[in-house]
Amino acid sequence: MISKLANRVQNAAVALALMAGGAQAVDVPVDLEVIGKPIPEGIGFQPAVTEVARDLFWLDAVLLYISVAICAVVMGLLLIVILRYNRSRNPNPSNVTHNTALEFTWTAVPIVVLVGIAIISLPILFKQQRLPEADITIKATGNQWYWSYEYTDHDFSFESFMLPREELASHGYNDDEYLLATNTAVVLPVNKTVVVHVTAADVIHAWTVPAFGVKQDGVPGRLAGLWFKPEVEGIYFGQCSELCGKDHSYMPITVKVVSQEVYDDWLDRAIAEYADADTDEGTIRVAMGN
Ligand SMILES: [Cu+2]
Repeated sequence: MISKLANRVQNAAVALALMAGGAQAVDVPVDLEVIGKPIPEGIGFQPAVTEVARDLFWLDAVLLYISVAICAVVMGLLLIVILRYNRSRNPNPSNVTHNTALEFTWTAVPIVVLVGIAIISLPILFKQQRLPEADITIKATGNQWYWSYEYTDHDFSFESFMLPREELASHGYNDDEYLLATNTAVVLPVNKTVVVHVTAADVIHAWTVPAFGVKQDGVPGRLAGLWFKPEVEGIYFGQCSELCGKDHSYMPITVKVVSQEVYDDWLDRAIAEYADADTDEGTIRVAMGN
């Protein structure tokens, strides 16, 4: 009941905001495969389509192997102690309190493991955090509860609202893409370096697309950066990943990665549609009824 009401309020907010914005959603006229989305009963990562995502998932696997190995060694030692040195088997306990070689080993081995983890993980962290020269720069602003995007190279911006269930089909999405699909998508060309500056207008939000291996908090008054270079055309979903209020789960992210030609065509139409639109955020916040 409450969620139905929430949906209705959300729908009304979308309609009002679109009216306030005065812009129509500009879509790409191609059929794209949906690549970046969760699958039922899935427990792994979404397919990695950027170098950073591949590195991250590789690092995750290596760390998992290291953790499993450490757990196995510790559990094995515990088992030996329990079985061999319990009171019935070993009635006269040893009084030894120090063993320099042993103490050196159990200090040195964890240090070596930690240094090893630092050696393989820091380069990936730096690769992720150092922003390269951008082909395309976007500013993503989190709002309670939707994202707005500004294509700063071309001076236009638009808002991106979650699609209500009944509007999924008309936008070309499946029913199971509810809570993921938005009325407008971030459209980007394939194999181009994209830098996204993330911020927020009200509270802290976080912009995330798992298949790109990116996640960045958007903090009001600050501009943080993330980058990715998607290698496969398709549709990728993400969700706000910072608890930002009651509709935190209703502000998803949709990114469409297309060929350069399709992008150029979309860009022309998007500039024509969005550049003159009234996208004053104050108007929209009033329309949202906050
Ligand atoms: Cu949020």
